[in-house]
Amino acid sequence: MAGAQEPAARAAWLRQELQRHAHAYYVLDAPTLPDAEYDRLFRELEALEQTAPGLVTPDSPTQRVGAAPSTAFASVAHRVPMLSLNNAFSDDEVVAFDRRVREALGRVEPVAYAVEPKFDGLAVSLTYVDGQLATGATRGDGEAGEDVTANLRTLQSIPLRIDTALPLLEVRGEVLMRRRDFIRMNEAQRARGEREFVNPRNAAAGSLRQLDPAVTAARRLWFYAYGVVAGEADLLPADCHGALMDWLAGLRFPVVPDRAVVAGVDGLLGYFRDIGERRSALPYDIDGVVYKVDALADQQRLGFVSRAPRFALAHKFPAEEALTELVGIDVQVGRTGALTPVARLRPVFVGGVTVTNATLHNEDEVRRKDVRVGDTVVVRRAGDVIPEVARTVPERRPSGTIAFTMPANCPVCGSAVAKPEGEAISRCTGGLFCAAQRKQALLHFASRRAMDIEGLGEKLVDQLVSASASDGAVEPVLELRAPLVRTPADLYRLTVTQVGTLERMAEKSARNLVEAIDVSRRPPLARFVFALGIRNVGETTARDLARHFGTLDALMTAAEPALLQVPDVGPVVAQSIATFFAQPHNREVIDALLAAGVDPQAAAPPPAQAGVGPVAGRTFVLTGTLPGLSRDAARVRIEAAGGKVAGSVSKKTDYVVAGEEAGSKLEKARALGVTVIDEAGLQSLLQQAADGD
Ligand code: 9MJ
Repeated sequence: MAGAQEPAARAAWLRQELQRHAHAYYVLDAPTLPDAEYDRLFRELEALEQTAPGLVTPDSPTQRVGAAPSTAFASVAHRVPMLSLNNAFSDDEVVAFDRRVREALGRVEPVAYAVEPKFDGLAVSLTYVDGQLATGATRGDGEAGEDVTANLRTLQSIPLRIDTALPLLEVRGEVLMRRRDFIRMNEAQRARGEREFVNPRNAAAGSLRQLDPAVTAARRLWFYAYGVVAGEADLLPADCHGALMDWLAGLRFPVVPDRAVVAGVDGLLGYFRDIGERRSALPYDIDGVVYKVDALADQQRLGFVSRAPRFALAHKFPAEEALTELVGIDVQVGRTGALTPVARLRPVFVGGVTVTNATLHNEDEVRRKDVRVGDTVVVRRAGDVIPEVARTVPERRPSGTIAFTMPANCPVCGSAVAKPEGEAISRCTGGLFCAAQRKQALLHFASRRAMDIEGLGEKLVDQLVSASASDGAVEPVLELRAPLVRTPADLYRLTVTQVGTLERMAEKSARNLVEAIDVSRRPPLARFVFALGIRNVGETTARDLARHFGTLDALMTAAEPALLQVPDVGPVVAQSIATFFAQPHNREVIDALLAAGVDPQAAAPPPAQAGVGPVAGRTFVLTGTLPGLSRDAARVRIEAAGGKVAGSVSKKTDYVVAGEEAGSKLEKARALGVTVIDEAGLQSLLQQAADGD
């Protein structure tokens, strides 16, 4: 694109694009491009202007910080400009920053840095006059922002009055919306048919920039402080950033959590990795970390370069959203026949990896987002989450695109596709006739938590289940060889010679595989039941079923009323199980497995009988955050005492353990009259169990 235009025309186009997107972003709170794409266009314009300074126009987006405040609010000039931070995207840039700092300060030894998460919210400034909140303003273009005092006053976390002798104090920080509140708010917006926000940051901005403060008050916004501008810096009761933050906390400001003071560049990079690992567990979005020279005197000496302080640096995580082209939509078939549309993408670097495929979830999602082949799409990959197509960029849609529809027949086996009324998922009705379902069923059967057959991975299963041209086939007659494996039982009849005929399969590997299959012949009953892949029967239910019935035979012959006796098995699960065992082909597969020497081992009875001890045989549901005990730890201890932990509250639940911010499960427990205890209550039950009460 860049090469096709004259520099002047390109610069004009870039200016126009950037202005349009800046307006959508800052004024409408409805961004049209991912930040990384905006930055890329911005940097391209900067580079063009640097090589040809004649191209710079006074209205170029490069000539100001951020965007002008909208006219909806009165404008407030910042006494001290609200600057942006310089960004670093690599370790090298951090090393260079530290070197520049040490050179400027004439320091050889490691510098002390205050380090903190970088919130992805909205920067605001709070001015206190004689201890009273006088003005609250957005950052705006850095020189002047919008007067949103009335709205900021509705945030519970912002003190309206502080206990200080300073006649003038300006506190700066970030307004943000927690992810959970963002999801809830969008659900409510959707239910009312109103506009949904793209991300928590825009939701926070949109909520703060409301003409009616009552609307802001109804949205749950948070404020965290990370900076101070005093009327007279000498009056500040601290000589370093860390102490300044402690002082703010003492004045009852919520101060940026997870902050630390570290030494030198190793400390900076260590902190970056540490926060990066914890990022997805934080309740709010962060887009990097911020490093600040800790000593305020050193900060003053370092001063500023153009738009940013020289004493601070934002070290950003790799962008989680990027733009690319959707080159096709494939439909994949899963183990239960579920059809998933998958986007084929022009390769794009996002979230630290190159992405070529992204899930589109299901047909309704594709419709809702109106994703079409040929579209420019925003791809999102956060943490270890599967990449997804978040949205399209409608203004970049070429002409002649067509809306996506699910095929009427399975793309793998040609069987009819069914979509029951009211369900989002379309399924292939081919069952084990469908090679894709066979493949997924086998992969599940062999997986580590099921039969645990080592070495039986995707490529091998692919070859085992597909019909392939036989070795002797000569064109033009394409003779098809029957697949070696149709059902899990066929695995146990495979010979080394047969496996050895597969592509890239040396004799030793073939022998190893046959041996691994052989070793898997005596699984615990629970793992065998899980391996069967019965709809709605996960690992926990499989274990409960195995414990309850003891033998495969007892489970297979159980009617629905008997199945309903099992803890946590409700009508839907009971019906899935009964239906599965009633199908002749499933029975045949199980008979064949047993005939091939597979021998599920009877399950041990439950560790303790219900009624013995306060935990044994009881069902617990955990909800909210337990301050002193992780959920995993709580589960392990409950199970060790003979209790079990279920995922949802029902009449069969004995106790709901409610931690901080417990939600709908707690409400359900109350509605059903289930006993609710807190962490201390749980600890006391566990203690009694340990004491043998
Ligand atoms: C954010 N966004 O979390 C600063 N920031 O300091 C933190 N931003 C900042 N500090 C000086 N933690 C200018 C901006």
